[in-house]
Amino acid sequence: MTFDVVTIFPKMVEATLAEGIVARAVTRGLVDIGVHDLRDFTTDRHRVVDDVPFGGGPGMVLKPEPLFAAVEAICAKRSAETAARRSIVLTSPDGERLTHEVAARLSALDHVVILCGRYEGVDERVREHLATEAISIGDYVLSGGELPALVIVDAVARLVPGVVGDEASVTGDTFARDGLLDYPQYTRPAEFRGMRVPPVLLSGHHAEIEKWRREQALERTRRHRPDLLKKS
Ligand code: J9Q
Repeated sequence: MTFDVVTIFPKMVEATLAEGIVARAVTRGLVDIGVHDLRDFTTDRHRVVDDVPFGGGPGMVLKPEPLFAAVEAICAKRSAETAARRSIVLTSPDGERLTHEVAARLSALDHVVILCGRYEGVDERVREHLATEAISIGDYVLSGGELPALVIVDAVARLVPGVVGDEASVTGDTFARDGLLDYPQYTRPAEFRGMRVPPVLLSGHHAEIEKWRREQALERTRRHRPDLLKKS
């Protein structure tokens, strides 16, 4: 699976993608990720990517030309990936909320191009005529779409077969399993500073352990995320 990220902060995106499970997936050839500096697609001497908004108002707006040029160059270069199995994602606070289902849908594609928006705005023609969808990672204000792009790459790449070593840890994850939060996990030592691991986990009774975990997952979900119970 191929990702291309278009950003005005390529070093920030590259640095984050250089470590961890996604980096290992790139090394192993399961995932290919291109990071592109939006300024490389400008044609003026000063490599200007933004301009004042028509109609006035505060802030600067990302110009359409460099974003269109970047997507056109990327799609021409990625000729192995067909347009039918590609999404051009704009990161935006007004996009569809990123969920496990959205990540799973994207992970079935060959090519995901992510355009990092910015807080002040992106020319609406990018949203309407270049992006095929817009995605939000949640209701808070960020200064740019770089962190959302990294969140999307991480969530989607994990669902590509082979990226996460233990397949059971993907299918057993929160949300993937049954839309419930995870049960509490413990490791050695069995007692730490007087805090004991629940005895059932040391009992070796697998059926009882399963029952306990299910109850814990349900109780945690009821307490912290009742909205998820309605869904599951
Ligand atoms: C580009 N706040 O916020 C939440 N998901 C995406 C965003 C976002 C933002 C500003 C710029 C994306």
